[in-house]
Amino acid sequence: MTRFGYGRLLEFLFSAALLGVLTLILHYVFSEPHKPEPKPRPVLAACNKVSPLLVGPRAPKLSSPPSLEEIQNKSAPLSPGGLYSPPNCRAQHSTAIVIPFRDRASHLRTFLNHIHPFLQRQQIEYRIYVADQWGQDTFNRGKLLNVGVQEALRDGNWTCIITHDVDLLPEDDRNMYSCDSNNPTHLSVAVDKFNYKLPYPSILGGVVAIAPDLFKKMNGYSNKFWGWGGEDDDFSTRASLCGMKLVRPPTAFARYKMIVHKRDKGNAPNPNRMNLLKQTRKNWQSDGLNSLKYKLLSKKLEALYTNLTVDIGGT
Ligand code: UD2
Ligand code: MN
Repeated sequence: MTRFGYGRLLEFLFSAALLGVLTLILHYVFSEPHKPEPKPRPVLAACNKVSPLLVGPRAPKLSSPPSLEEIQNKSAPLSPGGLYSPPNCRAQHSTAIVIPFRDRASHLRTFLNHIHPFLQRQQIEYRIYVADQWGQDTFNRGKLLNVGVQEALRDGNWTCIITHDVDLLPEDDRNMYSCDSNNPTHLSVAVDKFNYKLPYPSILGGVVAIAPDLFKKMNGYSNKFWGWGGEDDDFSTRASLCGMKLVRPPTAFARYKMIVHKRDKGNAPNPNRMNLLKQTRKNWQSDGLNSLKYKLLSKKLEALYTNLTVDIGGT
C-alpha cells in the first residue's frame, strides 16, 4: 500500500473509533437508567366476608385525644393521605370517607384516633378525605361533601363513598363501612344524642354509605343549603325521587356517640331551609354535582388523612 493509502486508512480508523465513542456517550446520556425488575406482588387471597378481626362493641374514647403524631406512631402502616389496605388479604371493599370540616381540630383527632383501628379491623381498603371550608363565610355541609366526593373520585375507583360527620364515632365494628349496590345506607341509625332512636323515618344525616354511581344518579347533595340544617333531608328526598330506599343496619350495632358540642360560629340554623326543601323536586337535577363550582386551594397528603382546603364561595 502507498503512504497515501496508509494515511487514509488511519484517518478512517480514527473516525470510526470516534463515532463509536460518541455513540456510547449518547447511549449512556439518553438511555433509561437501569431499573431493577419490580418484585412480583404476592397474589393475596380475598379477605373473608366477615373479618376475623372484629371485636363487636367497643366504647370510643371521647375526650383528650392524642396528638396527630401520637396517633400516627401507634397506627398500622398507612400510605400518604391516610390510605390503608389490609396487608394479608385482598380487600373486598374500597371506601373513601369524606368529612365536611371547618375548625374542629380536636374532634378530628378524636375521630382519627378511633376510626383507623376500627376500619382496619373490618379489613377494608380505605382513605380519609377532609373537605375543609376556607374562610369565614357561612358553612355549607352539602357543598363540601360534593367537593370531597368529586376529588376522591379523581384519585381512585372507590366501590363505596361514605359521607361522615367528624363528631360521630361508631361504637361497634360490625357496622360495616361498605356500600349496597342499589340503595344508600344510613349507618348512623342509633345516635346517643337521640337516645339511640331514629328521630324520624326519612332522616339521612350523620353517616351515609353510597355507591359512587348512585351518588352521581342523585346529582350529589344540593349546593344551596348555607348554614345548619336541611341538606340531609334534601339528600333523602333525592334518593326517593331516584326510586331508592334507605338501607339501615340493625340498631343493635349501628350505634354512634356524638361528641358533645355547641353550634359552631358561621353555622347558624338556615332560616330558609324549609322553603328550599319545598323545591327539591323542582331543583335536584340542576343543583348538585353538575352545578358544583369551587376553588381547590390545596390538597395535602397528611399521614392520617388527605386535606382538601377549598374555597366554596358564599351565599
Ligand atoms: C345534624 C346531622 C348532620 C347534619 C346537621 C345539619 C345527624 C346525626 N347529624 O348534626 O349530619 O345534617 O344536623 O346540617 O343526623 N362542621 C364543621 N365545622 C363547623 C360546622 C360543621 O366541621 O363549623 C361539620 C362537622 O363534620 C359536623 C357536621 O358538619 O359534625 C355537622 O354539623 P353539626 O355537628 O353542627 O350538626 P348536628 O350535630 O346538629
Ligand atoms: Mn354534630
